[in-house]
Amino acid sequence: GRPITEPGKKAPEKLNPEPTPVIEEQTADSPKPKKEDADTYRVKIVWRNVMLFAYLHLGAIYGFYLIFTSAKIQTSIFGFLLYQASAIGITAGAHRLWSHRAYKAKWPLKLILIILNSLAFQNSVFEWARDHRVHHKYSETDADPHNAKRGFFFSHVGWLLCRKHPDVIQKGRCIDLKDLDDEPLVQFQKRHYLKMVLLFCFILPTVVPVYCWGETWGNAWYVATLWRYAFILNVTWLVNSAAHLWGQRPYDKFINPAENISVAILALGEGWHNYHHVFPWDYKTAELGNYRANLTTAFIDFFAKIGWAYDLKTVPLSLVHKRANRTGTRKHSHEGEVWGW
Ligand code: ST9
Ligand code: ZN
Ligand code: ZN
Repeated sequence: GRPITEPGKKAPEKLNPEPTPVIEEQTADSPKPKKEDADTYRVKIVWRNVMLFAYLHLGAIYGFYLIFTSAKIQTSIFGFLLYQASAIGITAGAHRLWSHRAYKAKWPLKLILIILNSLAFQNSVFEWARDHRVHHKYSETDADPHNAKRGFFFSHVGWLLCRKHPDVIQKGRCIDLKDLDDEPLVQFQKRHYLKMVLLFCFILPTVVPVYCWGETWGNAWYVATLWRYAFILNVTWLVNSAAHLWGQRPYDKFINPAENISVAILALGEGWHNYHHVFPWDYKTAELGNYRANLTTAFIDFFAKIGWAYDLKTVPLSLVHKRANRTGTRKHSHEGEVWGW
């Protein structure tokens, strides 16, 4: 594989607007801190998770087979729409709004997002944002929950199958989460998480096909619930695995996150990952202002039009080009130049 950072070159300073107190910054090539915990760290597999994810994926494969054999077309369309809706709960909700504060939202939009987020079942917004802020601040070190240096499998799903590295918890303690403590809806979801997930991710998606268009319980469960849930999970995980490995690096060639169009399409705009790690506060998570493989931006823009989303943060093109010229893989001299992919 390619090296994480070029030997001898220090990773350039990351632009990080999050309100995180500065503590010892650890770059990929700085020496490992000597800590008792970290030194005695051994991977501890959590077998409960291994079994649950094995059941989920076997069920999803069976659901995929049912799509072509016995499921009603409405059930498959319903499953697809739930995938897109739950993706929005992650991209526009947990990611751009609550992890990065890239825009502000009025409560009706927050309510929609918290419901869609519960449909996605990727841990509560609080836990998701905590891990994600740690991921940005300590990218590809032991403190990164899904450290891509540990390989495709670990960054994809392996990190959810074992106990966290002690550095994740230790460094994570210094991440500022006060804004999330102050949000009633985020706190409500955290308190009632299991019930919300049962209702929105499992019960409703199974009951609706049965009662609304006479689907069988089996088809509803395996297609609209297990297949749909496994699919959205894997799409999300691809941002951590594939988009940290493969693609172009026009903004910063010294970091692993890359511009990956396949992931961008599947993940509603979250595959432009080189840009996102360089400018994490941009609500578009991409340079290009149009909706190229970025349904989430269209979603936020729509709600900005009706006033439910506001204070959308973005990055001036001149700054993007300045940074790309300094650390990226291509030279850019004039504004409006369109990248070559
Ligand atoms: C799932 C999540 O799938 C997927 C997230 C993907 C993230 C993607 C991000 C990048 C993409 C960005 C673009 C978005 C793309 C979207 C595309 C959409 C189409 N800081 O965790 P515990 C402390 S979930 C500070 O249990 P263990 C804390 O005190 C799937 N402190 O650690 C905590 O206690 P509490 C469904 C931290 O025991 C305590 O440690 N869910 C931090 O090592 C224990 O925490 C599952 O399958 C931190 N970062 O267990 C569940 N972390 O919470 C999976 C921890 O009370 N999770 N602490 O405050 C687990 O079972 C466990 O977390 C574990 C680790 C076994 C993995
Ligand atoms: Zn990343
Ligand atoms: Zn992010």
